[in-house]
Amino acid sequence: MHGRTSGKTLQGYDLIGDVHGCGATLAALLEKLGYHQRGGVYRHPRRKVIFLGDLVDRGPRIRLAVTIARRMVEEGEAYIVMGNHEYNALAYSHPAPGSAGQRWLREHSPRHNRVINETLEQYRDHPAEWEDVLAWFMRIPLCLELDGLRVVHACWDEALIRRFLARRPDACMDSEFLIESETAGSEAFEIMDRLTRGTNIPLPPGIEIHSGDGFTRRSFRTHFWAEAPKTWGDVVFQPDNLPGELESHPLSAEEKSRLSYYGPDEPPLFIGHYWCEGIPALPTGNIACLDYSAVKYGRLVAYRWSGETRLNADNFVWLRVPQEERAMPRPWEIDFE
Ligand SMILES: [Mn+2]
Repeated sequence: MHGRTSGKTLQGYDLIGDVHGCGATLAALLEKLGYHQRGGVYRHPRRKVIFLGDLVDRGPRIRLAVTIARRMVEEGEAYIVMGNHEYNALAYSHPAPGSAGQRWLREHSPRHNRVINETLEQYRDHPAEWEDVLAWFMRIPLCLELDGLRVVHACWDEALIRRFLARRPDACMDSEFLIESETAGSEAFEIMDRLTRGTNIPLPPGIEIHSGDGFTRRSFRTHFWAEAPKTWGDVVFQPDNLPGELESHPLSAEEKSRLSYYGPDEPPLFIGHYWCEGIPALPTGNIACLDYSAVKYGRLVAYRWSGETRLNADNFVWLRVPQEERAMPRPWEIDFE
């Protein structure tokens, strides 16, 4: 792959998983990948970055993470797709229709407040910058296909993506789409939910998973690369085990009908979202998940892609996120002005 864009001969793309406010680690990972900051923007002479979404929430340096990514995107040094956390921020901050700013598209419930709390705290003294960041989030596409690769935050569902692109050819939401997407059962809801959150299967009544991120879940996350799955264990994709004997619980016909499927002959696909743990590994030869729980002192993971159709685990590049990310000194800190 040797496209020529913005004056550089492009050798490939470096895809970077969920950053979640680990801004200092992001800067260090970019340095490790051979990017250098000039004029406040990280650049590589022959490569570009693709961010998989979820820059915000949870971590200690959310503004730094957003600023680094946004400048790279606006300077043509990077692409990005929307994560469910950017989407959450947009719905949380958008007035409910007809409410004259009294109510919000996404209810400000304790659970929703908790998800976005760190982000709002870190932008509290920068309200104009936060408004500007939200406007930028609205311009982030939900999915991306270029030079033989595909990128989406959680799940590439070809049929839903075709329907979405028929409505929104630039792959970005507009205000009308955002409002519709908060109504369960609408087409916009189905598209946003599938692309940025993937498919969840509800657990039987009374059964809960107390997950490592402190949330209690009554459903589990599934993947979309099993050709003929029969049991819940064939599709579960999350670090938390299913309780008891539920791994062998059969998939119902209704559950099977809701699952997406991405076959082995499709173009290479990069996703984030799924909280993997341990040493980065490939689930299939054409899908890489790059979310390795950076914000839980896991790894911030990149994949160096140079045009190959069969992915190779040797192309993962990562940094452990240090416990002291919060107190990390400033060699990578960039000027916000
Ligand atoms: Mn995430």
